[in-house]
Amino acid sequence: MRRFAIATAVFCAAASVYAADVKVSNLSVDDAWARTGQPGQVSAAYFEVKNKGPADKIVSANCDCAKATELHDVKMVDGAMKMVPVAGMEVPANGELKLKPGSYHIMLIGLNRPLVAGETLPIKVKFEKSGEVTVNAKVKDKAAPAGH
Ligand SMILES: [Cu+2]
Repeated sequence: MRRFAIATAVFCAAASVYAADVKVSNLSVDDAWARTGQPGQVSAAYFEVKNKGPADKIVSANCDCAKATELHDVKMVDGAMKMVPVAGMEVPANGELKLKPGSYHIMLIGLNRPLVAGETLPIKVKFEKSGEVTVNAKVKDKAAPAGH
């Protein structure tokens, strides 16, 4: 079983070489990944958006894998790191937006199925101006820091 898992991981790594980064309008999305998780649990997804044009904004995200998909940030509240839902994530003009642990993330709430390391998880991300794209996040087994 363990050998099978390793073989699968190698195959997926090879496949991702030609899985081109998602591009839409002036935006490109790179390095998308999500945490492993079990049904009923939460997970989070992260990626980078590079922008060669005017400012844009992520206004929503959706994944079939979870009951709810929310946009979250992590803030210091009363001395503790807490996740807070946000209405949008700004992508600056000719700049970049990084979703990463301890900062902005896509929150996957109430997983419908296990997220297994090595699989590719499609997440629909909607930009205010550039429209909706499907980001293929690589599922990775990484420990969650406090507050994601
Ligand atoms: Cu969160």
